[in-house]
Amino acid sequence: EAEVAPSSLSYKARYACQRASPLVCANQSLAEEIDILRRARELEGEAMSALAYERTVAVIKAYPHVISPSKLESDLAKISGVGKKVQVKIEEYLTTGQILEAREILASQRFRSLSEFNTIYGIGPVTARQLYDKGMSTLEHLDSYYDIRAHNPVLEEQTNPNIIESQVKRLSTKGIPEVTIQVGLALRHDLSQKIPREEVRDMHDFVMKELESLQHGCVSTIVGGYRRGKEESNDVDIVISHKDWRGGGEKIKGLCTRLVKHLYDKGPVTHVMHLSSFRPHNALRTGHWDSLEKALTIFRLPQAEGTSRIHRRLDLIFASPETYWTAVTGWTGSKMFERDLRLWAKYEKGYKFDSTGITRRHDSKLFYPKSEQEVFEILGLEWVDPTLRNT
Ligand code: DGT
Ligand code: MG
Repeated sequence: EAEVAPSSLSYKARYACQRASPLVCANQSLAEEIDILRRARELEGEAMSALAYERTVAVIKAYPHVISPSKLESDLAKISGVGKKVQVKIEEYLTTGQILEAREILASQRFRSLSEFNTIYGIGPVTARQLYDKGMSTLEHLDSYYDIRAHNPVLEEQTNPNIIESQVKRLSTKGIPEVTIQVGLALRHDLSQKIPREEVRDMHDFVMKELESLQHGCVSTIVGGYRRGKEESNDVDIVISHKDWRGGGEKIKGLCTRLVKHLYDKGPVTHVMHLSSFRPHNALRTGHWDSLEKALTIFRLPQAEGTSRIHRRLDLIFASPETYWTAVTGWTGSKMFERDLRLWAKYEKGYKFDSTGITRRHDSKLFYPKSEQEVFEILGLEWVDPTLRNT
């Protein structure tokens, strides 16, 4: 892969979207140790504390030099936004090789259970805590609570038509949480396996070939962690639009549902966890509100000779041509990069940015970038290569 050209991005910049954050950073093991503290806060619902640790990790990820105990003070002084409390933790790590609190967290039953529950599709921190507080601590406990018999093929066969029918009929339904968790539990052995890059591309190519048979001329970008260069992904995220700048929006309308139904009837989509149209922030002014659709599905590539395919998570996002590049930017991540992109736009530039568009606040002017570079230009940001957005 091509070497990313060094840029004028500074690690001292305040917003994550102004910094270069590689997949593996100079202080990777320190970042990972602190991330344990962040994970614990997140699982416990301590949002402010989790965010503080997340910002610390983000700042470390962009710092290009190895932080050494001997010049800790001068190193830390160069990094913005690391508070005193966290500094003490960093110092502890540099002098002892670990953070005691992180070790204690990893050893605790509560953290282990909440972490494990949270790996299940459909179980977020809140549900994980509720289940643990009901006395459950293993996935087997959840199986009996949700009435799952390991790898229950019936669940797969029987829930599908109901899910897809209700979802297709009522486009704005939020999905059925109980059923999502049941499917997540039943398929956990498949869904917990990471997806190599080659299979991500195979899934993308398969989907786009099927889509071409429904609508000629669609364009797509694989986004998410894959685009940031991750070797293995937890799911596949694809943003789709149409090449025609004029009239493309009409061709995209309703296409998400048609594609999902088509893939479901044909077999590769085995479950539809969520299917919705969503209203972009400029909906009232453009009437484009139904030109953005999203489907969260479970997908299995058709079996090739002698191979066994497993279930994967596949997210499809349809955007009108005008919002394609903001959607690509908004879905590439990382989450921290996206959060700071929105904050930067709002507080430093007076724009509203999200994956459905860019609006200038003072006169409500809408922008329709024709490339991702243009998204950055409009927002007054230096270009950050996707592989440097691993904040
Ligand atoms: P992974 O775990 O290997 O799939 O890693 P990522 O970074 O691909 O994580 P993922 O798939 O959860 O999300 C990809 C990016 O898309 C993430 O950085 C933020 C964005 N994203 C996720 N869900 C939503 C959503 O509902 N709306 C919008 N606008 N963006 C989302
Ligand atoms: Mg992803």
